[in-house]
Amino acid sequence: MKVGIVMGSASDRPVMAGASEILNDFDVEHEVKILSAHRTPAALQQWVESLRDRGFAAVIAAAGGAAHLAGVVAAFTTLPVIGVPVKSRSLEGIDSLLSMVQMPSGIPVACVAIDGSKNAALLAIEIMAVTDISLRDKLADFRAKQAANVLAANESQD
Ligand code: RP5
Repeated sequence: MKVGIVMGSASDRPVMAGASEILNDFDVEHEVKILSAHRTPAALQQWVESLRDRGFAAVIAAAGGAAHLAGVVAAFTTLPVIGVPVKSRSLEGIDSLLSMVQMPSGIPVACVAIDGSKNAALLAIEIMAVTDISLRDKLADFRAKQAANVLAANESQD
C-alpha cells in the first residue's frame, strides 16, 4: 500500500518534507505531486482518480490560503484524505485551516494542525496499520521511543 502526497505549490515543499521523512522512517512507499485545485484542476482530477487502482491507501493534501485542495481531492475519491493547512504569508494559516476543515457533510477531510505534516503521515500510517501488522509494530516502537525521549529529558535537566 502506498500514500499519495499532493501539495498546491512548490512553495509548500519545506512543510511537506516532514511527511516524507516520517513515511521514509516507516518504509512506506509514497508518491509526491505538485498539483493545484485552482491552477491545474484537470491534472489533479486525473491523478486522484488513478490512485485506488494503483494501490494507494490514503492521500495527504497540503495547501495554503484559499486551501481547497484537500476538499477537491476528497470529492474525487473515497480513499481517506488527510489535509495539511499550510501557514500562509498574509493570515498565518488561519485562512488555510478554515478553508480545509469546514467540509460539507458527506465528503470528509481529516484536517491536522497548521503545518502538521508529520501527524498527517502518522495518521496515514495508522490507517494502513489497521490491516498491516508490521506497521502496527513500528507504530508501537515509535510511541515507545517518543515516550522514552520525553522521560529522558527529565534526567538531563540541571
Ligand atoms: C496554495 O497557495 C499553495 O498550496 C500555497 O500554499 C499557496 C501559495 O502558493 P504560491 O503562490 O507560493 O505558489 O495554492
